Amino acid sequence: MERPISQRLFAEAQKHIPGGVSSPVRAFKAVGGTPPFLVRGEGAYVWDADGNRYLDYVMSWGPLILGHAHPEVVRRVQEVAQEGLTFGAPHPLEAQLAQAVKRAYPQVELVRFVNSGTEATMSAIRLARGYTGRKYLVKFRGNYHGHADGLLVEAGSGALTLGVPSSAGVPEEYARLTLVLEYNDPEALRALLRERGEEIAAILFEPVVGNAGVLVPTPDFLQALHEARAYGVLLIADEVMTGFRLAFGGATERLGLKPDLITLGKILGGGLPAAAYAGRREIMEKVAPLGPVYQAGTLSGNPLAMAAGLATLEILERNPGYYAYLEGLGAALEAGLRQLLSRKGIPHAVNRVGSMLTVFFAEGPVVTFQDAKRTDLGLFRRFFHGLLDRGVYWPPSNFEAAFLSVAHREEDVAKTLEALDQAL
Ligand code: KE4
Repeated sequence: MERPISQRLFAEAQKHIPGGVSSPVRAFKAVGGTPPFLVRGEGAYVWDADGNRYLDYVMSWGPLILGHAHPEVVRRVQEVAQEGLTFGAPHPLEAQLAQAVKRAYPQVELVRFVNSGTEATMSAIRLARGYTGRKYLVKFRGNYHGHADGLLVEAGSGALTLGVPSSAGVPEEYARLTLVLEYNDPEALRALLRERGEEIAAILFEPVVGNAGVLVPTPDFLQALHEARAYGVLLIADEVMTGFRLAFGGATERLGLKPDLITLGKILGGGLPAAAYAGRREIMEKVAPLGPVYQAGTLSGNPLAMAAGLATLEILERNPGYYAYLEGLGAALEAGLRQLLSRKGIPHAVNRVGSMLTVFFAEGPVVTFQDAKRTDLGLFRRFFHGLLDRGVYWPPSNFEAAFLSVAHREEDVAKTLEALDQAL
């Protein structure tokens, strides 16, 4: 498949933008080659600047559970845009979207909108520190919560699991306030809570991991997370990727979680920039202008993003059968991948929850981030390009999740498996 126009556009973009991209994963560093410049999407399909069509499993990294350019979502955005783009003042749509969030997450009493998942988790952490008066945060290796300084941290050595920066520009003084543990290691979490629970403001976690590839939480790990309450530690479920995807009430509903705060994004904005942090009133009322925890944003709650998000959530709410549909399609894709890779004698693990999944090229099971890192990246690279050149756009990193939408059909799954069979 030739992409001369994308190649020219990529060369041009690199003169003006670091790496030619607005977010690193898009530069294809993990898989090599020139990223197609995508200029049109419709349903489960995208077209690049050279006119090539792809079946899309990136789906903008999660927001597009309804597929690209859903007619009702686009129409609602157009209608609002006719009236003006932004006011920096309260708008009726904000409380309407907040109420939709509360219908999905009944334990939520107050919602604050921001513009990205990064802002949502950054603000939720500040709120947890302000509410508890404590300064330490716990996160897990392989979990990604956006690029706020204190979150670009890796597990340091030593029993204290002190964080060390995983990005230039993050002072080690910031990193030290983040304690990093292994996901799905309940005993390490219990030990840390026994040792330092009283110093910890919050535990931030992906309830189903998408950013190490998909990792599924074990029941005992979920249990250990909820034991944090005994130490006065707040539990923050980062549902930026899983919210409204794994169920209308996200992983919180699907797994029966009881977080003190949740962060949301992606589907919440329906494809436009909107995210949120939310929780019960006694915590959320600490946020300015009610309380002492400051957080603000010029375009927070902007009418276009509110319209796209509200249209998306209302369509999901009107079609509860969509989740069963996505479960069935995901199961069919998973089964097909397993059969094909087994038949070809290729060691693999397929981790899936609902409509998000990852193929690892390693002997299964892949339960921890350490397991995920055993994946054969060279084979993944050939898997990725073998699919891309046959018109199937898989996520260009093995440490990401592939996403289905309600616009994906059985025949799209069949086409994917056929392309993979040829590629293999
Ligand atoms: P944003 O700041 O990118 O809107 O959200 C950060 C974030 C927070 N929490 C979770 C669980 C997330 O998955 C993300 C962002 N996800 C990545 C995809 N793995 C966004 C894609 C990208 O960085 O380009």
